[in-house]
Amino acid sequence: QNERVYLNLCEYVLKHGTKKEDRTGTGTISCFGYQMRFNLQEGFPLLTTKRIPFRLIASELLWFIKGDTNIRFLLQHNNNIWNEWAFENWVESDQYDGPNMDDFGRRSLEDPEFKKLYDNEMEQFKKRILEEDDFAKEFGELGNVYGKQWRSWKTTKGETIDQLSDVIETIKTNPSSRRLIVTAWNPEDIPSMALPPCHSLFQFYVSDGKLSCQLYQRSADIFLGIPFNIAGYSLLTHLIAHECGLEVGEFIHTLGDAHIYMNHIDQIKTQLSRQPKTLPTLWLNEEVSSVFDFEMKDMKIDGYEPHPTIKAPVAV
Ligand code: UFP
Repeated sequence: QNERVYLNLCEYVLKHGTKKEDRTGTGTISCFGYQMRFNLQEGFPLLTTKRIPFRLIASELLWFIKGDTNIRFLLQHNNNIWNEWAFENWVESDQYDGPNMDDFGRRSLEDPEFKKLYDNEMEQFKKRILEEDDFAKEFGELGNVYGKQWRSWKTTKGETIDQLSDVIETIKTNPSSRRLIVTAWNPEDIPSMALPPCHSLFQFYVSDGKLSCQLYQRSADIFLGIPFNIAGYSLLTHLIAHECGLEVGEFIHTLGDAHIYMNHIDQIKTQLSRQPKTLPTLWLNEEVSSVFDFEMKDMKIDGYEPHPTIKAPVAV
């Protein structure tokens, strides 16, 4: 069963992982190199052993697909997952004159007084992004993130490459190709990126009328990140299969540094004690054909009755 594949990863890293220091200072247990295979014919791999918010996954994916790199679209869909990155640029800019927000991620976890200040600044920031066009243009922009690399990769000649459109076109015209690749890992842009792409490169494969996708993820937060990434790329595979008139095959998730943060271990154990339920199914609006025309209302999850959410701190 599909969910077991994820739970096996958790058990494997708990058992075989070694202690490893990391950039965030939190500490992890980690393994290098692991592969999961999800059969997308067996249901949509949105985990049931804790609730995973599909709407956040879907709106982030639409944002990537549009080639959008400004958080305004996400905020319009009540999706806050990229806010901190934009907020950081704002509080470090000359125009910001509010209270000192240095190291806001860590301080808001540790200091409740600071957290109040931070929450207030963040609310004001979001409001301005939504309401003021010029402010949004300047401070909502994240630059060289996924949407940019997928849809308008910059070439040395000053042109752009639309990797996503190209790969979809090739799936239609030459499905046996072994070059069906989209890469977000752009070495030239890495130094200017706050977060170098975690999901670095993906490849499609067509056989037997079915579309499969394999993702290479260089760094994997097993408790908080991976459940999102599994659902996100499974959804992308469904959308492209839908446009190309193919069935879905497998989503293969290959991990580089697969880690569990020290402050997620109790939560993972709670999750492992739960009995997985039947996976939901994905509904896509038949009337929409192009991947680029999908909106939130055209994608729905049916039969999702997960165990409750499990909260855990994000390492920043
Ligand atoms: N991370 C994920 N999936 C994502 C994402 C981030 O697991 O989609 F954006 C985690 C992996 C790691 C951290 O724990 O975020 C990134 O840190 P680093 O760049 O040091 O690998």
